[in-house]
Amino acid sequence: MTQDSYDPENIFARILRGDIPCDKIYEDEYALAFHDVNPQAPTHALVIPKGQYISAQDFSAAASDAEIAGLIRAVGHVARELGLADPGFRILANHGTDAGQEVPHFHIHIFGGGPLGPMLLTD
Ligand code: DGP
Repeated sequence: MTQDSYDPENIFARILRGDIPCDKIYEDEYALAFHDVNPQAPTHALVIPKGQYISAQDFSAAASDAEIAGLIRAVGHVARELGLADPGFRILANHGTDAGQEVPHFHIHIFGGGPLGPMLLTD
């Protein structure tokens, strides 16, 4: 997945518009957080910026300082709200083809709810 321009019909854009539902955890002016539809851990949340950013690269280059701070603060808020701060959790963002990014709206995964195993799965 590598593209130059933001696709306003991507699934997370549609969730942000309210066109399709999500299991919402948290929302503020910068971010929306909801449960992943296909969880890869006992707890698997997604935190997305409200602005139209394709990926980690796009977000880091083009988002304002307030948007970047807002998203990272939202990640911390969600982790606390889900009770993950003490037992621990993992955050991850896939960028582009090699990482297997599926949805072209920047998102941060939060995994937790039990021991998560090695950081990367290797064969
Ligand atoms: P990534 O591979 O990093 O692009 O992760 C995309 C994630 O988005 C994947 O874990 C599944 C999740 N996902 C895809 N479509 C939907 C949806 O319609 N609703 C929710 N809640 N999650 C979705």
